[in-house]
Amino acid sequence: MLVIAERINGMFKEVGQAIADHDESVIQDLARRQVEAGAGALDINVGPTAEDVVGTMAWLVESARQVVDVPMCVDSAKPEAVRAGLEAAEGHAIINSTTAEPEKMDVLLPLAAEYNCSIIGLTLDANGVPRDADGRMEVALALVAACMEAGIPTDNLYIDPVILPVNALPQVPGEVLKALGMCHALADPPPQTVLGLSNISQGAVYRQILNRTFLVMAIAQGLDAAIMDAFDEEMLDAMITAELLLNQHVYCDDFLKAYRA
Ligand code: THG
Repeated sequence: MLVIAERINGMFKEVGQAIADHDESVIQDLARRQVEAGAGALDINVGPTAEDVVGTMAWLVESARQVVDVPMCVDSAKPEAVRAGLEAAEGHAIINSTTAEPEKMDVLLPLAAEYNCSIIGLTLDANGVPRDADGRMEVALALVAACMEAGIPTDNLYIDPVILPVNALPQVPGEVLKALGMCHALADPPPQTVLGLSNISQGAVYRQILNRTFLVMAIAQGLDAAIMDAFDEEMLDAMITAELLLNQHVYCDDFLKAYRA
């Protein structure tokens, strides 16, 4: 499973401050430590407060690229900021994200084709996030069809069924799990799947156990990638163990150490 580390996001105080101070050492330290912890890609999000969203995205990606060699998951609702991030990443990137709204897909799918990179498609359209798994699959199918039309291989699409805080929306995790299990039937080759895992525990008290438990449940449904806290060692151990139990790694008694190496 691909770990997309979540920490370079202006929503975190220290990152928001580093952006305000233009202090690239904070960003580069986070980039290095997250990759050392096991991240295979870095989510890059300027956060809610940055003034120059486009310039800040380019600066964050450039700063991280100077110290690590993994794809940058360029996370912005603004297509101009996504383009700036892709330029700075020289295409070594994942677009995060498009919705199924035509005005979004018309701009972002050609970008994915032009840069030959993967793209995350949220199961979200003008009506918002669907209530249940079937509704999510309808939107996912529209995303798959649009990718085919735009010449994007279906396995370059990551379907994100949108996990939301369980304390406010207790029915969502079950519907998201059901949706994950259905994604493999959408196309051949099937689209991949991804979650913004930490959403599930926002505002909750026992955050880590919620994140860890849901990650394992999602892996059992075939989850391919997660934007998540790469610094949570116990969560990475749970992830490796879940993959082992699904026979995705060869068993040895010291499997955690072996896999981390
Ligand atoms: N899908 C996709 N991309 C996403 C999301 C998604 N990107 C953003 C987000 N959701 C995933 N990343 C995070 C990052 C941080 C948190 C949650 C999700 C988080 N932050 C603390 C909080 O809100 O409590 C910040 C406070 C702090 O610690 O300073 O939980 O779903 N495709």
